[in-house]
Amino acid sequence: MVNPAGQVSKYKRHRLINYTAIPLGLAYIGGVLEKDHQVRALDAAVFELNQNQVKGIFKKYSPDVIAIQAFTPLFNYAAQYAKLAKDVLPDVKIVIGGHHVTFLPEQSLQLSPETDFIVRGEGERIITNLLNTLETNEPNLKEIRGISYRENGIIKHNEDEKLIENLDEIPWPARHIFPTKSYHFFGSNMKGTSMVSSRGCNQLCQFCSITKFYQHRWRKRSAEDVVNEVKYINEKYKATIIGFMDDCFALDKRRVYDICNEMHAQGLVGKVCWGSALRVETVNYEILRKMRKAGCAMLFFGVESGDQAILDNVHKGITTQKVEAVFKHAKKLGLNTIASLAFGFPGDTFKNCLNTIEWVKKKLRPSFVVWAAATPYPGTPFYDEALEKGWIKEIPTDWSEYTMMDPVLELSELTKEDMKNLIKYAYKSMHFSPRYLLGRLIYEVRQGIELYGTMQIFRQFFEAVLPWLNHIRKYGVYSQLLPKDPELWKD
Ligand code: B12
Repeated sequence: MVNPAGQVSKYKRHRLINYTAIPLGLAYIGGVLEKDHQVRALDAAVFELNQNQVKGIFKKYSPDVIAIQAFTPLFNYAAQYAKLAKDVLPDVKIVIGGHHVTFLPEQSLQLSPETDFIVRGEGERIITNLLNTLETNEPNLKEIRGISYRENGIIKHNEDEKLIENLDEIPWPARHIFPTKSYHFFGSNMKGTSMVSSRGCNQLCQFCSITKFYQHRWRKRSAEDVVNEVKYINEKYKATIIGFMDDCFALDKRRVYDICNEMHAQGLVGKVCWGSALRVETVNYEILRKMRKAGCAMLFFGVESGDQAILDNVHKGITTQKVEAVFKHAKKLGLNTIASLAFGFPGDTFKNCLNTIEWVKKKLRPSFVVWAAATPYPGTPFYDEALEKGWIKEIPTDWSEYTMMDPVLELSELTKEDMKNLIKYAYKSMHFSPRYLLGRLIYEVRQGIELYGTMQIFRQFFEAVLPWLNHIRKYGVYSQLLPKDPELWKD
């Protein structure tokens, strides 16, 4: 199983601003496959390998099947990996799965002649059926739901597979086949990892493909199964930071309470500090307080814009007042917050984007902000609208710029240059003001001492913060946003 690497950008080279996470989708696939197959994983995103090294690894292990994950900006790299694999192993079967190929299976197979199968949607059941069929003498591919493939040169798309009803039945991700020691949360020297406690979202945000990916449904794991996994991760990998990468962690309030109670019951509070991604309308002060008491330290919210008309345009289903209230609650409770925002949604102008920046700084005052360029991903209504209105001229064949850092939309009110400047300005004015930096330092030290003790905090300062300051001196404050370095990928 392969998580392909894109071209490497300078910021990846510094731990403090580098979040490297286990590719959970692949780890879940590994979890179901390892029952009947020998499975190995190559997380190329961790190792910054060049083409010859990748070929060498493929040759060394000579697998029968190579299964590659592809988010949109990594699709072309996934296709390159498929080519490298077939160069050295002409008989290997190549499968690509993940969000991008789910929505563009036809184009993906056309752009990657070396790829044999596309797996669309939730992968566990489909890949199991596919591999079992491939092992028979006369594989009957027509029977395998959820795949796209070529038959006598013609591309076929079998009907969709159904979603797995009971998520507790899915084996936990096979973390042990991944380089678990190499993953970290923004340079922290504490061991951390990610999990998902639910899949999907019941909302209709125009820019998000999750709704369609999971057939407009939200499914949850039980509180016991979730916390059992937390405990297992803590004991086996000594991970003390867990990030729940759900699309909508708190949609079922009762379950949030149950998870918190179970954290207490299993003795994890004080041992594990966790965070989650949620929507503002799913929480209130009481729930946040409950979460805080159960060891939650970080909340990630998709805020998108500070302009109510823009939020309405993208069907976000939240109000700016509710956003403000939730950030206020979080601050009061001492919870760290990350707000994710983007410039370039339908209706955005330079002026209202500047207003959004000021609103975030004055009204939300989050711990961190992720500023991005609104990007139309396949499978979203935003993508259809962008093509229809000519904001993207045609269906791209090179997807590597779809990172949310490189603006891709041609808007009349907001040029690509405007968007780049807004992102730079937003990062600089928010994160590099002395007031913000001092506030963060005090907060981090205080919270760090509370959670981990004074010694850890000293260690963190010498091992992570000082080298980071040195990195900034060397590469500049914008190194995080610098373009990719194609040289690193070549031989
Ligand atoms: C954690 C996360 C990250 C992490 C780690 C990603 C990783 N390596 O796994 C980080 C922060 C690095 C990240 C970065 C980005 N992410 Co992200 N991320 C997520 C998030 C929140 C959770 C992913 C996850 O673990 N899901 C849980 C697992 C179980 O689900 P899964 O990955 O979908 O896998 C299942 C299926 O897709 C399928 N499958 C997946 N891969 C494969 C491979 C094979 C061979 C097979 C058979 C099946 C299969 O089977 C799996 C099990 O059912 C998702 C939202 C989401 N709910 O998925 C967004 C999401 C995947 N990210 C997205 C985006 C856009 C990005 C970025 C481009 C933008 C950004 N700045 O955030 C970057 C791109 C990074 C890069 N270089 O490619 C989009 C992808 C849209 C798209 N068309 O590609 C999503 C869907 C968010 C969204 N709502 O739009 N991301």
